[in-house]
Amino acid sequence: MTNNTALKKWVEECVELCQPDDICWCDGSKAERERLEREAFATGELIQLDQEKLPGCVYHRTAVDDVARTEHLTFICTSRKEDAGPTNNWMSPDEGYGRAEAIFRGSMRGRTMYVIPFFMGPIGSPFSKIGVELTDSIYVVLNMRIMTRMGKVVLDTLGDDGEFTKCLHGKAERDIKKRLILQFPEDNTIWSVGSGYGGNVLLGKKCLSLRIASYLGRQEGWLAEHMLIVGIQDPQGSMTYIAGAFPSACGKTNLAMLVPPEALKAKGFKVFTVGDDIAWMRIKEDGRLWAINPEYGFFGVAPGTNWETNQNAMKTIQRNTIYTNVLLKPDKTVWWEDGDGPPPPEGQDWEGNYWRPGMTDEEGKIIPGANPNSRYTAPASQCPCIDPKWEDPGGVPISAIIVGGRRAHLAPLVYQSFDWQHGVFVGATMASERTAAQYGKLGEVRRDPLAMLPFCGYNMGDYFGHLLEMGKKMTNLPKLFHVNWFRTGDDGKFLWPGFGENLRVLDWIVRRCQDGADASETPIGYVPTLGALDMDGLNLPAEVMEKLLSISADDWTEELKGIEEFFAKFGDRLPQEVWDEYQALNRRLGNGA
Ligand code: O2Y
Ligand code: MN
Repeated sequence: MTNNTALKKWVEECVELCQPDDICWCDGSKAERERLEREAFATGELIQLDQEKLPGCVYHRTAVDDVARTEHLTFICTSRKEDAGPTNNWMSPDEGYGRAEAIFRGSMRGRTMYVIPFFMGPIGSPFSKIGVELTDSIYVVLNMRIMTRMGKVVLDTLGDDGEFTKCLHGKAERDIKKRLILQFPEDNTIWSVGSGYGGNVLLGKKCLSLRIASYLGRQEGWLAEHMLIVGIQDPQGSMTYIAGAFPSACGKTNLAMLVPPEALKAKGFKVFTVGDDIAWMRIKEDGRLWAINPEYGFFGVAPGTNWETNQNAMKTIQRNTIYTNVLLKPDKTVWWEDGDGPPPPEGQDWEGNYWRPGMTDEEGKIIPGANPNSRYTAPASQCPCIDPKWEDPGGVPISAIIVGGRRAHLAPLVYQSFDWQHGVFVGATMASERTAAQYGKLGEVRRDPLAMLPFCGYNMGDYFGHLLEMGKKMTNLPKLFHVNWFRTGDDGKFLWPGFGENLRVLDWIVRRCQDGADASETPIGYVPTLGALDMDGLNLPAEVMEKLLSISADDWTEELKGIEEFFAKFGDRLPQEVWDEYQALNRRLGNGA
């Protein structure tokens, strides 16, 4: 299959370690997909769904304690602890390899090792990177087929001496006590063992495209960001691309696939998706920042996805989709909470148990049909609003970067930073308050700079420095914005309707990029003046709009305390410029010299 000496040697080493019975080099063909699906149907690893209603769709359940990324078992293995920084779990490479080797040793006996060569990014793009994942899971192979461009074409491109990220995955005993997700950025290597689910095992996604890629990006002078990429076409037909970083549970996929409200649609606004999760961005000769989506599919959360909240996602997942941990209906279709229509009268829940709506556990709690983190894996090419340029090898030019958090009171609906350096500060101080649905204390503020906290493959202080350096290299910089869709009124209800209506905010952002929208200068940045947003077709009382755009100097002064505490963790790895922005905000708030 390959003459790449490094690849052959590494596969031999991993075979020696894991001792599989067979090795299968994946070519990415349709015949291969059909053969693997047949095998998985036979063992029960997959269930075929109704092929008339959901053509090409299959169903999978994971182990009950293997339903989400396990951040506490995820480590950055650098020679020096300080290079992983205070926000990452760290292990030395020796300890990492040693501990994982003990779990990997002989773990593929009686199993097949699949070799998956894959591209992150469009084939032939200078932005793209090659990875090779070795795995003993057919489920992983079939997911990687959707999430990456994989198979023979990758080996052909790799040639005899091309470089690649070495990604070794093994299910082993799928025991949480023997589970480790290890990134070795200095070796361009990922080892994941003991899990069979999602971000832990689809190693092209979070492990390569964010943790390893962010490290490579710093070395090579580009950015790997946890950002969606969306194109806004205005009524004149001009397209503006925006990248956006949001923590989970903030509607990132919905924003990436936004459906314009009727009044804006009638004016001619259109929205196009380039990516829903990750952006790789480089500065080109024109001095602008250009972005690609390194992925080939969507690995989206099912609960909450329905024809009202995201009709584009719903259309995307009607065929060739892998459903994981949702409810299985007797007619071999699927359902999830806050999904399409009322709950079915019965089904099999995500754990494989008989299920009826309203069933409760021993503590009297309602048993959900689908796991809250149940997922669909679907090809991006099936998305009705996929951007015509989504596979352009040169990427798309980014005019604005938005960051967002979930803040009940602090942050206005939208504000623009004064400049790039201030924007880096705004990104570095990004935070969300915990919702009732999340583990931990309700309302507690979780700091998550640019939604990269679990995904930055090196010291976050150095990451802020890299962002500042990138700003110095650009001659035509994107403008930076903060949005907050989650401000609440005195009654605790959201003030802003969200979903498609968010286009009104994106439109203001686009017009700010063209110097065509009004704003007032405030201590935290530029905030839209009342009347600056296009509100045609949306009747929000003036006092609600005022509240959405208001700023309290006292609340921001209080916020600075939390920011200071967070920044202090980074010691001298926090760039002085970020501290300068902290002091400048303090001064603008009227708090002394
Ligand atoms: O829980 C998992 O394994 C998936 S996490 C995930 C999946 C798609 C996009 N983003 C995320 C995330 O955690 O940011
Ligand atoms: Mn994500």
